[in-house]
Amino acid sequence: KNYAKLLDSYSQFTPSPLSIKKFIDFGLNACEQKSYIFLRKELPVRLANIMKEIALLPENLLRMPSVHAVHDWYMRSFQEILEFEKTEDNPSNLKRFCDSLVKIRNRHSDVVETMAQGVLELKESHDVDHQTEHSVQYFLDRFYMSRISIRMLINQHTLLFGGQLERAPGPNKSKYIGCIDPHCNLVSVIQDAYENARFLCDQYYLASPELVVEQHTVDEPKPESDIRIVYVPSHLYHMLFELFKNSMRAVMEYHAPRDQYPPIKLTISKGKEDVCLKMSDRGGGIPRSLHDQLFKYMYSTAPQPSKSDAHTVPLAGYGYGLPISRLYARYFHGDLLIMSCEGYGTDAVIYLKALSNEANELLPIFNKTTSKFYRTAVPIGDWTNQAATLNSRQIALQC
Ligand code: W6P
Repeated sequence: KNYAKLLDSYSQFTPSPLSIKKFIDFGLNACEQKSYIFLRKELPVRLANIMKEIALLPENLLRMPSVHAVHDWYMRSFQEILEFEKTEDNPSNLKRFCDSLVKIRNRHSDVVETMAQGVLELKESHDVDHQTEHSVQYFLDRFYMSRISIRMLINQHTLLFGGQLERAPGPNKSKYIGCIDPHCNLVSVIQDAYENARFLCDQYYLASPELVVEQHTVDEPKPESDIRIVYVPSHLYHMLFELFKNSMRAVMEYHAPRDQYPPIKLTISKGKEDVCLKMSDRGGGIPRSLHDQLFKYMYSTAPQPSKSDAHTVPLAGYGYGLPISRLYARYFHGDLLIMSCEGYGTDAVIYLKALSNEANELLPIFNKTTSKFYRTAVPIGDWTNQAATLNSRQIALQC
């Protein structure tokens, strides 16, 4: 097969975004043949779209061995799925397809760490200019978003049809539809993420801040019942666990001298359109000039502590935790924002869509204009800039 040509042709299709509602409807009428026919086209389309973009990366980065490795994984997975082009949807092929998806998921399990390694290799071997940094940021946001979406598709298919968990009728029957919980209890996920972050915090600081949760909803007031939404609990857990670690560290470091720790507060609200989860810590905040940096991959890429001393720096970060958490929020058209008041504390807000039919996948698409973002220079500012002003003042003073 001429894979270069196939890559070209698949990359010209636009990925088809699904809403959470569509995932649910699909899961309820679970039809393996339909899923098979959809995925054997959609997966290569999503793979090809992002592979075309890998090719546009700055040459310095493309030459890094880790980036090569990742590219090879993508190529192999693309080829494997194309084996099912125009095959009959008989039970044996359906089974082989499922097995392939599991194999592909495992092959790509370390992609985030490996790309981070590639970025590190670049930083160590080259002076990274503004343009490169901008391209890397743009690419990684799109690349990791693509990965989240591909894993979502693979997880849905393998969970619904892979027969890992017996979908036996009876009291133990899972209410999940693939990895979606149609009645996801926000407080339960919050508690879970809190307990696990707290465990790390206790280990390192020998204490941890308490958690206070408050719920507000426009739905008919049912005082006893927790707010529930249709969502992917693992995605929400990922975001909350990351935010809790950051907040806990800030609170512990800021209040260490007094040995008294103000609680972390979670305010949950459910409106007609949005669900908001606001995490407020009193960890002293961070300067506004650092807000943007929190989401930058190149800024946060530092050599990771080795696996062996991982337990000594449990709350180390920020790593890729925040930018990737924001991608999880944005994946279904939500968002993640940080607002900090230096000298007091930080608010992190997760926005989610309240309606499952509005929670559409947000996917990068490759087209003729995409390459422009990699080639054209970052626009130079047309506002006076602080650094330049300081410089000219310093120059004036020196004269
Ligand atoms: C801080 C810094 C930060 C980042 C993200 C979430 C919470 C917090 N708290 O002090």
